[in-house]
Amino acid sequence: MIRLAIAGKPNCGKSTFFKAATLAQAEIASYPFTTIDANHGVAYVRTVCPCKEMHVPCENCVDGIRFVPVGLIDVAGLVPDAHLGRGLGNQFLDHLRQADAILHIVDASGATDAEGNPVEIGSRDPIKDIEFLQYEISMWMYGILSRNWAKLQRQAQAREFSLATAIAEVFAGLGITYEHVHDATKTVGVDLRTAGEEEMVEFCRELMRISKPMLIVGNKADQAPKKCLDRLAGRDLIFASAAGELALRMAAEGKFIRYLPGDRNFEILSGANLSAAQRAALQKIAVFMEMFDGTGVQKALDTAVFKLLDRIVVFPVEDEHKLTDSKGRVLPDAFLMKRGSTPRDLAYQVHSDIGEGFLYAIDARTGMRVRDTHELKNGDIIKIVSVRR
Ligand SMILES: Nc1nc2c(ncn2[C@@H]2O[C@H](COP(=O)(O)OP(=O)(O)O)[C@@H](O)[C@H]2O)c(=O)[nH]1
Ligand SMILES: [Mg+2]
Repeated sequence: MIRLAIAGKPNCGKSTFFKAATLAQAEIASYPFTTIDANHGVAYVRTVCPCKEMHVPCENCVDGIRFVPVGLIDVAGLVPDAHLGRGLGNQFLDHLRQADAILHIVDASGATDAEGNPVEIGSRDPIKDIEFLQYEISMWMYGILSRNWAKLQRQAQAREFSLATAIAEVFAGLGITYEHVHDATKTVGVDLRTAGEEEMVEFCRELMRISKPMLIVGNKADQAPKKCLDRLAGRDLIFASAAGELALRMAAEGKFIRYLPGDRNFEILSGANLSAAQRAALQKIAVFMEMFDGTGVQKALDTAVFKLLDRIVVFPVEDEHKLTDSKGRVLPDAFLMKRGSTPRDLAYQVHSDIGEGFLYAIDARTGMRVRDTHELKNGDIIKIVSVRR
């Protein structure tokens, strides 16, 4: 499963985002509260279910909208200059290691200082929070490299492998590979053997950027004054109100409103027994959603998976006519595959035995055979024919 980490300074709204994103209605998830432990949960990305287009009865979507699970990690808060102290903390690094991408939550309302202490709304420049996480992580990486530099060079000489391999070994725990190191040196245009401090810091930033893609989420946008929003406008980020999303998901769970995560608006259900204060709170959220095109929480999850991680959704089936598995369940699975994946990759993802016995695949839309080198498209429905089952 793809895993996303929610990171940022204390009090920016990480846990609120986590709670909102992992609270799913019964129609979306078989277990409405999909929290595994305090820091690990299941969230969902939103996509179109092909059942409507294909005219098949489906029980795995809500009215043609399909929610596909991803793991979510609520990472321990990080404060500035953490890399200078005892390091970033084992729990922080462990969470980072598990993640494919990072949602970096910043307080877009400028209501928390650099350490996350509450201050007057708008008194902190939110731009300052954007750079800090990447800076902390890359400086921490740089610190490790520079402390071990002599040893790494000796290793590289003695064992007849490259410095790049040695560096990849040091950061293997973070999921960094030789390819990452190689690509980062290319992009920065640095020769590792002769690089100075500045170049090495830049190299670490790039290594961090490509191994842990990061999406900035401007949270608390609901209370952000115009000057803060203006500061952030034009930056590559998604404005959000995690608190608003949490309120909506709870209201939907309680059958007060009709709302699906990622909708641009919601509808108060007739007969909903709401107090005047609750109605006013919902009205405020509605105004926010109108301005920001939704609450931003679902948009952040979807952007991280579909844009940052470049995933497509593929639906494997066993019966290409009824679009079912062997038990007759319609469109039972939705897999998040890397763009460029082939039917053989899909077969391996279903099961390694099925991958090994792969013969060919059938595109259920056309009924035609597709080759193992064919590139899968978003929304494809694929039957795999394998010598093993
Ligand atoms: N106005 C507003 N407040 C929020 C939002 N998200 C979180 N908060 C508040 O910010 C404070 C810190 O939130 P929390 O999720 O515990 O932050 P964490 O330390 O990053 O996990 C709490 O008082 C939340 O209610 C939001 O979207 N809008
Ligand atoms: Mg928290």
